Amino acid sequence: MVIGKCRLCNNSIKPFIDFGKMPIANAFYFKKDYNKQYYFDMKVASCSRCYCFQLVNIPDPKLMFHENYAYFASTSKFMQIHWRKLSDKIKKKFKDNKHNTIIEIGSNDGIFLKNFSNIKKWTAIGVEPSKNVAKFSKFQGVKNVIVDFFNYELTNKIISKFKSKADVVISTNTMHHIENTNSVFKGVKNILNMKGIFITEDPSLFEMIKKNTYDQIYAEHMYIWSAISLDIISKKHGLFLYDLENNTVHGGCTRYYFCHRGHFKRTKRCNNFITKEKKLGLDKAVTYKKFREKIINHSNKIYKIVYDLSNKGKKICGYTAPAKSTTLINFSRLNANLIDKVFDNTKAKIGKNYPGKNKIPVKSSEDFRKEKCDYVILFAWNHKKEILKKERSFTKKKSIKWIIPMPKIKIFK
Ligand code: DWN
Ligand code: SAH
Repeated sequence: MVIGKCRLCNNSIKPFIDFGKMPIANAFYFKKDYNKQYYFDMKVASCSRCYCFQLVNIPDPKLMFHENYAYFASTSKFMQIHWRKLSDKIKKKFKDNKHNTIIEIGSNDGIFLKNFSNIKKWTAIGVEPSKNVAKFSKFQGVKNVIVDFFNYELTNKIISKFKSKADVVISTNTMHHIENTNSVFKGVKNILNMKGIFITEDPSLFEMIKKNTYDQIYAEHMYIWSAISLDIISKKHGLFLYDLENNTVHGGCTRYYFCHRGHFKRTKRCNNFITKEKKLGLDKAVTYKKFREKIINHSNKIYKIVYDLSNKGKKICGYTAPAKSTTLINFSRLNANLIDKVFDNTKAKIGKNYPGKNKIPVKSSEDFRKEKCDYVILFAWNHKKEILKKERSFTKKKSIKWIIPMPKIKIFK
């Protein structure tokens, strides 16, 4: 049964899993707006021709990226260090040029571009449609922020306004948020200087399939990229994937490097990783059939653990309310009867409820130590190191146990 068309190559696709009706992952809401929530059928498919892993239906981007966007990247000190290190690497690579222009697609609150502000030889331009986070980046010294959705048409406006093309285009954790990937690559081809490089960094499909970290699948993440799928789409637009490197942020990301076709030769490690992706079967339907079973098993397991603890009268809370946990909570049928509340440090989430029918309230992390819970689920498990460094001495003293839900469910003091 064919259900849709691949957004990148128009091939017929059919979903390998249906998560059912899901809300927008970052659409935390005030109690009075419970019945106004938006739901969509979250079905996932992998295209048999261009290997693009994608949501079959997606909400209108204007419903997801707007003046109340709930994700401020700068909430994580570790991520600030991560992006500063990348900016140092880029500055070093282009240090001999008299002047450079860098454009960031999805500049959010300026966490990355702030490393280029007040440096004469760098012109930094952010493209960010979510107005509230875009405004915040001005406080971080990022002067040029275009509050808009990046696409091919916008690149011509940027070229005429700034009278220059880009030496670097960068997009971190954003390429999977943009439906029209063809327009992004066409735009980068148009705006990138001949010796320029396009860097993207996104959750890695390889890691997600290997570790079963399906919580990365949610409305904003309309794709989960692989080197094999990005190789195909970049080539269609005269760009070339010449290098990549893997890291552990956000549960496992890949940083991809593109240039104009013919400018660089492909590195060995890039070829090796593409071979590894094929060996894992990212280009085979059977891989996603097995992935579906692993997702269902995991979500039943986490439900049973939480249900049994709650049934024994244990008080369970959550720590961090990341977008990714919206899928985990709603698909695993976790709700306010099982999880008393979740603590988070993002003002845009505090005092609201989790998206969906679970009715779990979000409170300020500052109240975490006043609360006496028996177990605490770390939903932003990708920040485990940073968060345990902050909270573990307290939880040990109070015999509060941590539940780490992903990749493998772990419970410890
Ligand atoms: O792709 C995306 C990634 C880059 O960021 C976006 N679609 C949205 C967002 O996803 P996420 O919400 O899953 O991101 P994180 O970084 O895994 O989680 C951030 C959440 O954790 C925020 O709500 C803040 C919270 N947090 C906290 O309360 N205390 C985070 C840290 C580090 C803390 O100490
Ligand atoms: N780059 C940051 C933020 C990633 S969150 C980081 O790595 O943490 C994804 C960001 O992409 C959000 O700020 C969202 O508003 C932005 N975004 C969504 N669609 C976009 C588009 N078409 N063009 C540019 N940015 C977009």
